[in-house]
Parts: sequence; structure tokens; C-alpha cells
Amino acid sequence: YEEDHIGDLAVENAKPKLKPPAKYQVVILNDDFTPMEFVVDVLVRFFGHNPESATVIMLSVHQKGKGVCGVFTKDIAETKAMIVNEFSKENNHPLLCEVESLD
Ligand code: NFA
Repeated sequence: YEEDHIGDLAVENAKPKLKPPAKYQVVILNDDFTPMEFVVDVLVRFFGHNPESATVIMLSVHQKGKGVCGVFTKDIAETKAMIVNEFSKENNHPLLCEVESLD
């Protein structure tokens, strides 16, 4: 049936060809010195968490050693990690932020 073939071709041609961008986790690492309230402040300031969810994430990092701040495209993840590491240094805290590929 002629119109169906035309329709199939139209759908085929309309199919988006770009794959979605790869995702990257920004994680924070536990240490023995950074104050808990500073970590909560970082999660609120730079990752848009509210103080309650930020506290849950901070305590999870404190107990497990590492935790996810958020998931972003490569450029955004790397920029956020850099800004957080600069902010921690400026405030004389050893808090470390890293980027992990999600594959
Ligand atoms: N372990 C830090 C403390 O006891 C708190 C902390 C939590 C640091 C999460 C880094 C990340 N003061």
C-alpha cells in the first residue's frame, strides 16, 4: 500500500540520528578533616540539593567513603568538580571532588 511505504520512509528519515551525550558522575570523597557543615554547604551551593538531602548524602559519604553529588555531561561534570575543588582549597579544607564515567 503506497501511502504506508511513504509513511515508513518519512518515519525513517525523521528518526533522530544523534546519540544522547555520555553521562558522568561527580563524586565527593570522605576525609577526616572537612567539617560536615562545609560538605552540606557544597552540596547545596553547587549541586542544587536542599539541606535535608544534602545532609543524607554527606552522612553517606562520611560512612561509605564516597558519594554521588550529581550526574552531568562531561564538560559540566568537569567544571563543577574544578569549581568545588577550588572552593575547598580557598576555605582550607581537603575535600576532594572527582568525575567518574558512567559508560
Ligand atoms: N568525615 C568528615 C568529618 O568527620 C565529614 C565529611 C563528610 C568529609 C563527607 C568529607 C565528605 N568531619
